[in-house]
Amino acid sequence: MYTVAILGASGAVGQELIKVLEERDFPVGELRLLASPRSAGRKIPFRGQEITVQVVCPEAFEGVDIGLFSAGGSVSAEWAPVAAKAGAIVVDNTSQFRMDEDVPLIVPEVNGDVLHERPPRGIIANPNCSTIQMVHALDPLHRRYGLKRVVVATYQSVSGKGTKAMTELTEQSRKLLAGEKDIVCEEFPHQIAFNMLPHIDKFTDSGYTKEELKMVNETKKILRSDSIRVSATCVRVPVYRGHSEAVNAEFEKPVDIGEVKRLLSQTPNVVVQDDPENNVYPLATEADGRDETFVGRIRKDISNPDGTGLDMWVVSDNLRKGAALNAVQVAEVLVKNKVVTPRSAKT
Ligand code: NAP
Ligand code: 3JM
Repeated sequence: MYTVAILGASGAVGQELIKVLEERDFPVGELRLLASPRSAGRKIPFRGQEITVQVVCPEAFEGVDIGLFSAGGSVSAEWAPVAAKAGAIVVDNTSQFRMDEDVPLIVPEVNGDVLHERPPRGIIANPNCSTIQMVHALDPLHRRYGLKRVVVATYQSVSGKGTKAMTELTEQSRKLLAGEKDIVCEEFPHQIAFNMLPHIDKFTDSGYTKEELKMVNETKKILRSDSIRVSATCVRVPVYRGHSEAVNAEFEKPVDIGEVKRLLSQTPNVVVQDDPENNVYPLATEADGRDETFVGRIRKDISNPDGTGLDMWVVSDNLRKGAALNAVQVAEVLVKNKVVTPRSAKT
């Protein structure tokens, strides 16, 4: 059994990590829940017991086999090296290390095969939520047709920005429906209720946001091809859970829609929902709480005369496949491949 530490345990991703570990019966011997002094002392249930949240400190990583981190980039920058030095392997949910050459960036269904030994720095990165679901759907098509270019627009839920952002959507919606005027915007730069914001993470000099550039760079690294060109527009929408994406992809070879649907249906944890006549297509409301990546509205791009273009709609639960589930799947690969072995005899 493994000693597991969750850093950011009181957050939206942390809470989901606890749920996923329990649901998947991950071989946890001891679970340590870590956060800041703000939530230290809080008790969180795990497998019928209450675990008290502790303030992160160096001693908290003693004897830890696996660290699951989701407390923001600067917190990971400070504590991932500490945990790794103490002997743990860290699966980090932040963007802090993703593009570092000596840090594997993993979606298990796509490139989990590279995890056969302890990575040099003891750190593995979980990709951005929007990247994970997009590459999950694109990978089987890339393998068959050779991906050249992707243009994507995302419709990202507020839970991607944490628990406070979810409360902000509720509060704004409640006030607006009650005709109250004093709308408070703290988590987002503008009102998010009944609105859409083409702004996620910070703007860069290129005109793209950092969130958009994550999709550009992470896609190339995970699909192991620097020549794939990606352009993204990331939009925050007033949805609690589940990111949706309009993906336009261009390949080396012409695509066959029947074959595309077959390839996607055969991909582990991808579900094709594509029956427009019966109004069947992926929906964030239906993806909520589910593990799979849902793909629909699959069609040839009519603007592409040589038949090498494809459009599709990709939806997944950003807190599950987009974060906690993917991290636990990575941990499962580490266990299966004996990259991590329990240091404590505790069962
Ligand atoms: P959240 O709901 O705001 O939770 C933040 C968590 O981090 C809380 O547990 C908080 O503890 C903890 N924390 C904050 N500052 C800390 C510090 N200085 N020391 C120790 N713990 C600290 O945010 P979230 O949505 O769970 O996201 C957390 C992070 O995960 C994000 O910042 C992002 O980097 C990453 N993330 C990744 C993905 C992905 O796609 N891979 C998706 C979403 C988020 P307190 O309760 O004590 O404040
Ligand atoms: C998703 O460091 C921070 O403030 C966290 C910002 C953040 C990130 C990130 O860049 O790690 C919020 C939500 C992500 C992410 O997954 O990239």
